[in-house]
Amino acid sequence: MTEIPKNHPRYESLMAREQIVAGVEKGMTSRQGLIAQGRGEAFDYLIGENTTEGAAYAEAVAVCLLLLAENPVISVNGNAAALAAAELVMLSQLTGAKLEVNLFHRTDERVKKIIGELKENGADVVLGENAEPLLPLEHERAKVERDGIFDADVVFVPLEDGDRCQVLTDMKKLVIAIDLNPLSRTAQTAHVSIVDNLKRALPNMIDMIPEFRNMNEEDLWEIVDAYDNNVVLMDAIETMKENLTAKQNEILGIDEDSDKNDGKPDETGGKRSGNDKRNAEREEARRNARIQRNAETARKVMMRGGDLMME
Ligand code: PTJ
Repeated sequence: MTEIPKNHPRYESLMAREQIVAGVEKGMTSRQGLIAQGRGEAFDYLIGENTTEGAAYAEAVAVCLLLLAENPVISVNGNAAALAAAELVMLSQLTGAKLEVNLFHRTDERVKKIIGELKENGADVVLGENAEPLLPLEHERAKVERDGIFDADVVFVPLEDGDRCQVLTDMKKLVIAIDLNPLSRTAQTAHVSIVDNLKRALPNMIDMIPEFRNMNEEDLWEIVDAYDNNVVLMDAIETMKENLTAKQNEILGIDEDSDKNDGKPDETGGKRSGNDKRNAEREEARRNARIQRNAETARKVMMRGGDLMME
C-alpha cells in the first residue's frame, strides 16, 4: 500500500483508491472495479466532492424506507465491500436489513471472501452463497437468494449495474441506489438515487438513523411519499453544470461576483474594452440564469421535504 500523507490535498480520494486496490489484492474486488472507481472519481470531481443538499435529502428518504421496509436487503458487491464493509454491517444492524453478496463478475471465491470480510466487520449472517438464478437476467447478477433479494420489498444497491436495477423495479421492489453518475441507467431507474460517494453516503445515513428511528410509520411514509427522485437528479446535474461554469470562469479570469463596471471606469480609472463588456454581458446572463435555476431547484426540494435536512 502506498503511504499517503494526511495533508495531501487529495488524501480522501487517494485513500479510496488504495482501498479498492487492497480489495483486488485480497480477491474481493474485481479488476473491473478499479475502472468503476475511476469513473466514480470523475463524477465526484464534478459534484464538488461534497454531499449536496439533494443527496442528503435522498439519503434521509433512503433511511426512512429502510426503517419502513418489512424485508429490506443490502446488496453488496466487490467495490462496496472494499470501501465500506464496516459501514454496511452497521447500517444493516441499525435498520434490520439483511446483507447479501451479489456480483456482476461472480466467482464463488469472491463471494466467500466478501462474506468473510463482512463477518470480520461484525456481521452474523451474510447471504449470497446459496444464490439461484431467479432474476430474468442473462448475467451473473441474476443469482440471488430466495430469502434475500428475491423476497425483499426494499433493496439497497450501492454501486449497481442498470440491468438489475430495472429488473428489481419491474418486480415491484423499491430500489435505493448510490451512484455518483446521475446519468446512469441505475440512477435514472432507482426509486431513490443517492448521487454521492458511497464513502460519504453511508456514514451520513448511519448518523441520520436516530433522528428517524423514533418517528411513527405515518410520518415516515409522509416523507417517502413526498419524495420526487427527478428533483434530486436534476439538482445533481445542475450542481455539476454550475461547478463546470465556475471552473470555466476561473480559467477565463471572470470574477463571478463582479457584475458591475460594464463599460464604466474600473477602480484604476481605466475603461473596459469591448471584449470585456461582452464577456461581462455573457457572464451576467449566465449568472442570472443560474440564480433562477437554483431558486427553482431549491423551491422544489423544499416543497418535497428537503427542509427536513436544514433544521
Ligand atoms: O463486484 P462486482 O463483480 O459486482 O462488480 C462491481 C462493479 C462496480 C465493477 C460493477 O457493478 C460495474 O461494472 O459497475 P459500473 O457499471 O461501472 O457502475 C458503477 C457506477 O458506480 C458508476 O456509475 C460509477 O460512477 C459509480 N461509482 C463508482 N465508485 C463510486 C460510485 N458511486 C458512488 N461512490 C463510489 N465510490
